[in-house]
Amino acid sequence: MTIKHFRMRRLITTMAVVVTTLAAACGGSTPQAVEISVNVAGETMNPETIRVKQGDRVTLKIQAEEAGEYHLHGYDIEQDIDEDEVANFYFVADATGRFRITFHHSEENHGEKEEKEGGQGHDGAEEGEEIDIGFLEVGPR
Ligand SMILES: [Cu+2]
Repeated sequence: MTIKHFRMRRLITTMAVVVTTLAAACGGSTPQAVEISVNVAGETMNPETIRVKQGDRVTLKIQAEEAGEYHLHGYDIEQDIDEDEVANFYFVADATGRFRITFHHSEENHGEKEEKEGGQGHDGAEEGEEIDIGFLEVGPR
């Protein structure tokens, strides 16, 4: 390799670094892989609101104190999580908006629930009560 070639190469490398740095500084419009740890204590998530950007490939690593079914509305991901287990909720955040994350008591409790007066609206009324524990917010990119 000649000196000239070497210089040219170094220049190209430098330019590539500058371009990459600029792209990162400009508020990155490239979708990212995001991993977020979520703790559920009692009836509240920590963090209570998860914020991501449209297009992100999101993995929520959910750890729960209480066993039961956890449900991300909108993206409709539902999973039984055992006590102190970490469950992965993976999705591509293609829809923007604010989505509820809820907790449903586990199967065993379903027989005990009382019949409530004329449950208007909610389709899943027979499936027992649903408790809001937090939200997912997907912002536009
Ligand atoms: Cu639900």
